[in-house]
Amino acid sequence: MSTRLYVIPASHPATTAALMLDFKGIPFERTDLMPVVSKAVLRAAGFPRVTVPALKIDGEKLQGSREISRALDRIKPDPPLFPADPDKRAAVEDAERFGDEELQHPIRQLLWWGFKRDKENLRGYAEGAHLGVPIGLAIKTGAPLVALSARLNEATDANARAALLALPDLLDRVDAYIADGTIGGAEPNAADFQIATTIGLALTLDDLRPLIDLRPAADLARRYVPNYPGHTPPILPPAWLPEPAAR
Ligand SMILES: N[C@@H](CCC(=O)N[C@@H](CS)C(=O)NCC(=O)O)C(=O)O
Repeated sequence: MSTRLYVIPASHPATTAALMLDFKGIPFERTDLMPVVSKAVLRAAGFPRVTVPALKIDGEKLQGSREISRALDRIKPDPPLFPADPDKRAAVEDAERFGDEELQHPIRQLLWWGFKRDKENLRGYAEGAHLGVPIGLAIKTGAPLVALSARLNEATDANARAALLALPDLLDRVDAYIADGTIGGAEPNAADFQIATTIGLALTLDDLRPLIDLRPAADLARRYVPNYPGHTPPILPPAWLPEPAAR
């Protein structure tokens, strides 16, 4: 089986796809792409859209973490990413959709807000990546790419503040999925892989860590992505940060 996963280093949904391939025991090659440049490469590779994760598997082109999870279960049913029981499957699908549509983007916006302020922080997130240029050079010359990426992700002050305001409720949702057993069980499912990576990425931001660290959500991330690459030292205005919930 010839399998190639296209990623942007440290992309949370791309990490989700990599974890799911590992879980299935499907060996794969990885192509690391620089943000923005990725769009042209993905189009040239014949993918219909411009985001990672994108996966070529035995000639089939798949794109998006949720399309990939379903296709992997079709291609290699064992071990399953979705439960056989219809009610349990619906719960996992709901949690996975929440992770994709509601949880991913605010964290992406906070990350790019931080890169806009200090692009040096990109270095850690690109650890181990093969970008075709030395990371130091990419960072030195990367201001226009960072500015464009931040703009495309709408990483404005207003949206960063909105993301921070939304964060406690989003984390409560994750903890609730863990409490009701939808995720965090003995065997991982597609929603575990979807949600754990976003929480893992969020934990790389020192400003967010105190909001997450004592929650079950943090244990989920430490279980599936214990060494998430990257680190953003405190960078957000303290007045924007919500209080950590008392536990
Ligand atoms: N919700 C989509 C997200 C895809 C997405 O937005 N990926 C980002 C990286 S995290 C991307 O490819 N961005 C393009 C860019 O930065 O140029 C999924 O789960 O696949």
